[in-house]
Amino acid sequence: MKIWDPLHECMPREDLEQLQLERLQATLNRVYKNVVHYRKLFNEISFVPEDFQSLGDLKKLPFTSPTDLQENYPYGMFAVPLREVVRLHSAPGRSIKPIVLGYTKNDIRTWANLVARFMVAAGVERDDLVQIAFLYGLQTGAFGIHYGAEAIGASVIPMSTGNTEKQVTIMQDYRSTVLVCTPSYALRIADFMEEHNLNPHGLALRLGLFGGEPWTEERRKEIEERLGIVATDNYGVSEIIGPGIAGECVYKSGLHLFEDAFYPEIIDPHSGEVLPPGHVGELVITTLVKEAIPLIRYRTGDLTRLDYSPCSCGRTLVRMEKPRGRTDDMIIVKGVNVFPSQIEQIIFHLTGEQPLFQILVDHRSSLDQVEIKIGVTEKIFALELLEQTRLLESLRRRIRSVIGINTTIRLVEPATLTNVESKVKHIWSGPVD
Ligand code: DLL
Repeated sequence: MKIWDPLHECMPREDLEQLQLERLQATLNRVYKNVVHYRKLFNEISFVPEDFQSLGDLKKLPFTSPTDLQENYPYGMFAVPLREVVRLHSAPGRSIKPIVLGYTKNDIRTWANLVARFMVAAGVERDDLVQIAFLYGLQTGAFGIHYGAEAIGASVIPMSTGNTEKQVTIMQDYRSTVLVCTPSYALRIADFMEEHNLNPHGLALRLGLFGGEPWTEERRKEIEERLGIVATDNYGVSEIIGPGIAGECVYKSGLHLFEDAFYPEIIDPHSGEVLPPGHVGELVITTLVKEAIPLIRYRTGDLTRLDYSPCSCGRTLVRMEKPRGRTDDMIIVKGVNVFPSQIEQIIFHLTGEQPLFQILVDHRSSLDQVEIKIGVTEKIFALELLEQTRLLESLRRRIRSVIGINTTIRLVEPATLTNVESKVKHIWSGPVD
């Protein structure tokens, strides 16, 4: 069984903790010196990086939230001058403006090596043909994986997303051996092949590396059976780096989290207290080697737990359980993160009103369907039918261009929405109401 970086992936815990401490001290110094946001926060609690003597001191420091990145738009959280930034990506924020992400040359090298770690852990080899079906663009998924696969020396097929027919043709003709995408897109490919009487077992595909959205063990089993592959999970967050924070090895019993690069904590999402090992809570990450945007105690919003017991693969890195939910109302639709607040802002822009609304996400098919029910207001009710139709079409188009998802939008009697406790309703099984 191959390990990409045995020195860091199999480090005795004592050495790892020493390395984490040194890297944390360096990171704290860097952000104190170069990022006004952190200097201000540290000054408020009279903290100077020299005071940081043990990993336990971290819990005294304030959290970083996605809102902090939003408020420092576009470059306020950068710890290096733009001259040193060689790549920009973006992550969806809670408002219409996305968050800007930057990478130095070293960050890109680090990122490629971290991605290579989980790819090798899942069984990817130099001889593989890796078909990447994440969207190439401002999102972090495709480029992150692309550079990791190239670092291994595999042959990369940068397919991007969409056009499932072409995707399948390339897979057949080029003899792709590894598919990398969201688990829901893997199922879409299986559906397409079934609809067109194509036999997935005739493909050269042997491995699937899936991430970017939550998926269950049942879904894993379904993908493995229908595509005739081994499917592994990998986890990432754009603000922190993108894919390459954690990934499964061939034993598929938790995602090895790359602790020499990211210091994890599990906190009670309500009190903010650090929870003892083994407890379920919100994952908080401090970056240890990032140069362009180092983040201190970043709240991911993902609920999980950490397992420090040894793994049969020989890696000593802690394993995180598949994320089991969110602490906020973020939804992920075909790998795209969506916040109800974004929909609210778009409705307000176009109508000048803030009507009641609810988002229904139907997860029952391979690709999630999204319906937005908007409670009709007097102003909307007074519109001619044609104008109402135009308004709904404008809303649909604006949501598509700003957030990047397709929706159907329906006007409903507001009384039918008054009992909604949440702006989001997930439908996993059963009939839609
Ligand atoms: O999804 C980065 C990524 C791309 C990871 C490709 C893996 C593969 P964001 O768009 O910022 O980044 O979304 C991050 O997606 O906080 C989780 O809620 C969710 N997420 C990511 N991977 C997984 C996973 C990329 N394997 C947010 N299981 C995170 C469950 C996941 N949720």
